[in-house]
Amino acid sequence: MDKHSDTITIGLQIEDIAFQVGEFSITLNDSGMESLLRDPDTSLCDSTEAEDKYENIHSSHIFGSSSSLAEDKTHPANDKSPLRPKSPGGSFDPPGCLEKYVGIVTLPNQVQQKAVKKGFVFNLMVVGESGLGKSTLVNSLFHTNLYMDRCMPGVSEKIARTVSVTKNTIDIVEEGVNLRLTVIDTPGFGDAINNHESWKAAVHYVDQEMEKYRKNEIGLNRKNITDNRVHCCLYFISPHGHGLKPIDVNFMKALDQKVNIVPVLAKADSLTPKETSNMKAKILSEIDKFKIRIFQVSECDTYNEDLFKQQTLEIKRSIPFAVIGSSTVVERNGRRVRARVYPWGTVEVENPSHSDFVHLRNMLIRTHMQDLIHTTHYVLYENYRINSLCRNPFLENV
Ligand SMILES: Nc1nc2c(ncn2[C@@H]2O[C@H](COP(=O)(O)OP(=O)(O)OP(=O)(O)O)[C@@H](O)[C@H]2O)c(=O)[nH]1
Ligand SMILES: [Mg+2]
Repeated sequence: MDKHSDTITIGLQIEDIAFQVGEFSITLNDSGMESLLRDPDTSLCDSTEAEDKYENIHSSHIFGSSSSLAEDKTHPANDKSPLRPKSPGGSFDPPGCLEKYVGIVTLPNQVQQKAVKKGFVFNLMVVGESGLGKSTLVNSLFHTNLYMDRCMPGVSEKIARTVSVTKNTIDIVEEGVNLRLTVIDTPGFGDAINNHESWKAAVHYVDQEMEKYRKNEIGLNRKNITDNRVHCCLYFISPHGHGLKPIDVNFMKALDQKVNIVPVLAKADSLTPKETSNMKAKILSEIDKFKIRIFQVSECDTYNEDLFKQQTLEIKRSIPFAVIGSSTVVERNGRRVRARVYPWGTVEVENPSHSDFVHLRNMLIRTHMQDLIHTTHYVLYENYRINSLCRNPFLENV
């Protein structure tokens, strides 16, 4: 095969480059670059100069020969037809890209567009003894009012009651971005006289959703699988004890291989700063002692922005998050904020010097939601799937 035909063959092969980024398959063709050359608004230099550069980019990065490309009349770079498609991501091409890039830098934007169109799903489980402020915290985190029509059971009802699992779903829209949030609550947890097996209902729910997902994956219609797996479990620890209680250890040990556990120290306004730091240290040492796996915030990469690095550092330092929730909104310095008003002062939920609420919210929503979902899918669900196949290899054919 001579040099010329060799070049053509490779050129045609890379006409459509398929990239797999996360869950999305993207096909990139080099018409994106060409549209930059033809579009007077985005063109950075005159067309002859630009086309020379385009050929140079291709020759240096892909083809290894610029002269053979110029001779190739079938190559899209030489197609002067006005019907040639324009770049799908044209408006996102960074300034100066013509000199430096072939256009791969636009891939994150394409992924973002697809993801925004599809919307996001996040399933959050909240577990902890009754009255620790779970519902109030969820309402504070997502600026919602779930559980409006909840009726509180009396003591006699509570004694007879077992732990149940309830689900509330809301759609939150912010600047065109859709989040379908499902909050899974476990009322009755820790309410019984004997709480020995309080964790069973939660474990059963987590397993059941994993199994449903697994069955859907091997089923016929894989296109519209709804992800109901629990992506994160906020475990509420009472501020009134001395570290973890047996029920806390039992629960976390039962679920730590199945779900991302994020421990939170509830009602932190009832502790002084010194008591809070002692309590946190005690909880962390017990988590370590009982070898409980909690969600690990991943290390930052060098390319991450400074703000992200700073936030991640603060998140790591705050675990277990000492949180405060409130349904009351008050006016402070001209701003409306969620706060708890006491005769001796006001505790602001979002004030970082009053609690770790902001760090928890940053982690759950702004910096690590995708990490939680990713770990659920690629680590916890994979483990579940492998275990289930090992238990019964014939299940796959059922
Ligand atoms: N001091 C203090 N009280 C809080 C806090 N968060 C909630 N509360 C109060 O605690 C009580 C119980 O709050 P909920 O949010 O209903 O508690 P819960 O954990 O959802 O309770 P169950 O649904 O019964 O399990 C309410 O009176 C809240 O106002 C907090 O951060 N500090
Ligand atoms: Mg509640």
